[in-house]
Amino acid sequence: MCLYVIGIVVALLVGYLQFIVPFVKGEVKFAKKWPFVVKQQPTCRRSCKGVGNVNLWSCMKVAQVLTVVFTLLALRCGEEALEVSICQPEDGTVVSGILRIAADASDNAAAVSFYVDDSLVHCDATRPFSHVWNTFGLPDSATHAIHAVAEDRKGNEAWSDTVSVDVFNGNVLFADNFEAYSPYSYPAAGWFEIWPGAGGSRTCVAGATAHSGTQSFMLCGTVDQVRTDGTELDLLDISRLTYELNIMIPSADPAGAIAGFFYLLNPLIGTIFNGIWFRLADNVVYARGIAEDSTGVVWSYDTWYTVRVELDYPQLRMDVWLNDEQIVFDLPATPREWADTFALATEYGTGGTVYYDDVAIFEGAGSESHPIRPSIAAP
Ligand SMILES: [Ca+2]
Repeated sequence: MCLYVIGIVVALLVGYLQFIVPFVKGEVKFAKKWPFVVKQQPTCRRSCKGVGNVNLWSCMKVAQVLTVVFTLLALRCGEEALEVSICQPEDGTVVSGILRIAADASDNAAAVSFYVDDSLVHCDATRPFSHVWNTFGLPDSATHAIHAVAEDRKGNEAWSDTVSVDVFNGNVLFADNFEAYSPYSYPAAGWFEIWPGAGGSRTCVAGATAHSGTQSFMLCGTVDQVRTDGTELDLLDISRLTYELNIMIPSADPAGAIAGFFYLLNPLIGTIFNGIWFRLADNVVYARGIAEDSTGVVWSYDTWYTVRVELDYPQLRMDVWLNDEQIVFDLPATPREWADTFALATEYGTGGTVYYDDVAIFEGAGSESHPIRPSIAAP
């Protein structure tokens, strides 16, 4: 039984003995001067049974002390217990890609720290408490233990139960549908900034424009500064690679879009190979292997396009599909050693905004009729 209830009951009883009984019995009465209570009888036998034949005033002091003690005990006991639990992912499940670890915590929790395999990975002081976890790069079938520690403003801690999950990404080297991040934040679990573009927070996860779900990645360039963001891949053992992504350029803020493998020429100049270019000047789609090649396909504003590129590194060839229609055949491509950073970008010199969504990069190659898709859904 909670001491809270005991404390309240005892405090009420003591208060009853202290104030109500003496007044009812006429043992004390109110006075105009301090201490505003005047004792009428020298003893309190009836109202303080068990205390003994003591002075009423002493009896009331004992009662006052007891009231304070048990009231404090009641308040202390009445505080909400600090608690935290992992509510996502579920224990014993298989996880993949970029996912959100979420915790439920009692109202008095000021912050929650997340641990994977007993290593601190994130401390969140804002509700809902969560951490975006990138599982790419972790070995398949490995089991990982997740737990959370809540802390209140007094420094008290509470630990959650441990949740165990198995990671499996199969042939997917990287995938992001941008749904795990908080809207308008930077998708830092999967991406890093290469060129700043418009800078500030303009380049972020868009909260209301998407090809899938409700969120996408919005890149904002300027006329003078291209915006480029990348993710590192390990291509050492890859001979065939396929990537897919969705692009939308809004008519309200026209831009060109380039996606593919980023190559840094010098600290100030970079370019993208083995990619796709939605050129603003003529609204035509170009492929960029070693060199640029017009596909002759005209793109439109405010329309999502699904791009798929297959790279054959031994043959140094690339094929391109747009909305499942092949538009490039055997374009000369660059070796994988040239660049292992996959990048999304605005077109240099155009400024404007580009939305990207459902990026998936995986080992292997497909065919026109039976393209190989990632073996797991994007997170
Ligand atoms: Ca999405």
